[in-house]
Amino acid sequence: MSTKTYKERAVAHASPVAAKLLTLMHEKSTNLCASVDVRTTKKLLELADTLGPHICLLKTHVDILTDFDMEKTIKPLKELAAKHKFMIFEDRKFADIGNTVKLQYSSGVYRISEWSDITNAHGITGPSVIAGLKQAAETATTEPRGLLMLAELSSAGSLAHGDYTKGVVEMAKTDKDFVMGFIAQGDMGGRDQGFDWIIMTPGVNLDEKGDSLGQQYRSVEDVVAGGSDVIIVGRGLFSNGRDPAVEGARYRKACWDAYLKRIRK
Ligand code: 5FU
Repeated sequence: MSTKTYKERAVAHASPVAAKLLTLMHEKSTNLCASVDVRTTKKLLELADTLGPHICLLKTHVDILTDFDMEKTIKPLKELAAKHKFMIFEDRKFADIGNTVKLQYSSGVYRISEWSDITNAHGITGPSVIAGLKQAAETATTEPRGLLMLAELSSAGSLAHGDYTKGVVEMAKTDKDFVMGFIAQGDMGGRDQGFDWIIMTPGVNLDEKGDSLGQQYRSVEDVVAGGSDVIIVGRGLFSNGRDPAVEGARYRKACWDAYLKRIRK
């Protein structure tokens, strides 16, 4: 795993989105990503405003929203991102042939490529998924876009391990500029070949071990020590009566302290 600082890694990074995110993380002193899986735009924006000061990244699943609207959802969300200085990651998990993901990323109701700094994809269909998404990004916007490949998952019984994970890592090597890293549970190597992938890790909770539908939680310390650079926390921040302002500060400190411990080693 990388023991360099986020600042050091930002300077040399091949991906413009990764460089921007690492700089932001360094300047804001946060490696926390909030995952806000809520049903309404109102709740999404409330949480984005409350958690905004504590996070480097806000992760969405816009297909959960019952009232998605480019003007009423995305415009104010982008304003909050500018106000609090966080980036946006639509956790779309694309998984189809290149031509289809190109259309899904840029078209339909959500037009994800127009507003989300980062998105992600499964490797199951092969490297054309990367090429298709990249073409859509280049057509939709002049802003930089980044892709995370799903190398490992947090859910019980996931098939993404061993040779599958190795295959996804090989696939990521085909595009150094667009593929900025992985959704994974730990380090994916690559530094000896000149890659400095950002590892983002979901399935983190300081109080619970899992849910009733196969989610498996690990601690902040554990995932950061294993190579996670950005820690993704959802329900730990706002569900079961938790106060997002309190939990945002608590998780931010736990994640940053774990990072400081890692770079001091
Ligand atoms: F790729 C993955 C994964 O392996 N595990 C996940 O939990 C993504 N996720 C997402 O992170 C999932 O879709 C949720 O949006 C979020 C975790 O939310 P939680 O409330 O912290 O369990």
